[in-house]
Amino acid sequence: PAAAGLPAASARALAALETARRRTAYLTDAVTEEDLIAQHSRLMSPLVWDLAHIANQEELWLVREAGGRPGLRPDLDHLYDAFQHPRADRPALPLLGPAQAREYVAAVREQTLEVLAAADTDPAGPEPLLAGAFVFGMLAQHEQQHDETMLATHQLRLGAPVLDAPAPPPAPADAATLPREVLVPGGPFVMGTSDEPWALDNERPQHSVDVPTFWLDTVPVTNAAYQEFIAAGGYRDPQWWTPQGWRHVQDAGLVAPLFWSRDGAGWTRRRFGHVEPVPADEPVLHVCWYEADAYARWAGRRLPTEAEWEKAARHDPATGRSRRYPWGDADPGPEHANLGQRHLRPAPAGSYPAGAAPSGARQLIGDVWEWTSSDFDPYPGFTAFPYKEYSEVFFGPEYKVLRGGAFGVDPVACRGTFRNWDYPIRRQIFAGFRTARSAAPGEDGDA
Ligand code: AVJ
Ligand code: FE
Repeated sequence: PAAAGLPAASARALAALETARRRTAYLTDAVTEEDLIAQHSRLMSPLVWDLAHIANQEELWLVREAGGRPGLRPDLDHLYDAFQHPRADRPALPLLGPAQAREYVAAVREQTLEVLAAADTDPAGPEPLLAGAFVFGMLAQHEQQHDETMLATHQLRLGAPVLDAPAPPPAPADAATLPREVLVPGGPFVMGTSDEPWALDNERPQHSVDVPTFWLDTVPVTNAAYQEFIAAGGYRDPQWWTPQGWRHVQDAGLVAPLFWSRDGAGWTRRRFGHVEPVPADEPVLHVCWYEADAYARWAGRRLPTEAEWEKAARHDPATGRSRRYPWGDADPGPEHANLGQRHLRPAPAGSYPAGAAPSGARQLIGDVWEWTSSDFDPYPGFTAFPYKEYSEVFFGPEYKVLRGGAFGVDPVACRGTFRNWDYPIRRQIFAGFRTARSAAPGEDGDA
């Protein structure tokens, strides 16, 4: 259907839903039916579960809630409710097969488009689900988040490569001479948002946070730097690890990032079915929070807090205002950040000078998710919307916050305020990190 004649918010929602659907089709059409049904790792659902779950959530929120329609297959809800069945158990469920799942996905979308065409998405409208097309934007983000999860399943899958994308551009000439760290001046800044139309509940409301002066790595920690930690015996020395981290390293037998293998004196890594030497100048990927935290301590530094990360990414010292992105308020373009699965890897450290923050920090958005030191907690004044199971049930010390998005994150699900979270042992996600230190002496507790 043409976007012509639709209100601006509806047209934007339509485009975001179509973009997500193209990616879903690419990721699920790339493999055989057998590979769609198979469980490639106990950590992940079969791809065919994600596919029908995308449609089931869309039926629930766009067809039934927003559209007030009876829906297509409410009988499927329990199979595709992420809270009813852990990922490891999903292959044993009576799931829709690949052909049935694809039919279901298409049938739901047909009704979604009818609902969208009729919806009053006026940003000032009275219905909070529809105002600014919020619920449609939420579902486009949901589909893209599952596409990222499916990309992680592809990364875990063994066998011949099936995904393809051009390599990111080489590092710019100044990448080798960037300062090691940048200064972020102290003082209050506005964290979170109350006016970004598709921001999710956990990003709201905006509130002032006083962040003391700190230094932040200009770029994410690279494979070369991380290999120094490995070579220095970092994985065998308890002094760098928290007690839980040290226990986990031993129980899980960690010696290097996930997907790395020893190759003589060096390392190779498996990436979407290809094996290659670990690229020295690329941000390190597939490390858990415990590894990131231990590396930082070994380097005499620490992980940034979530507030520090967001201040570095959004605060403009020239105006005192918090912006949507490090480079300003413009939506991300290919010159700003490595997003949207345009490439199947992070770009070299120091890339994307046009996406730099006022401090000079680069690649805060895109390339790799960045672990922060912070637990996933609600902001002051948080209210669950539209359902407790998106964020609220996860709040607390069990989850650590990640920021910034990776190469496989779509721009619709990535902003300076966007918050991701996961368990500190998680390694199959596209996560790296950068380190920080306080400017005031002694403040990091180890001076
Ligand atoms: C925000 C990435 C942690 O994948 O578990 C997907 C997003 N929520 N379906 C997840 C989500 C419901 C969520 N993360
Ligand atoms: Fe989901």
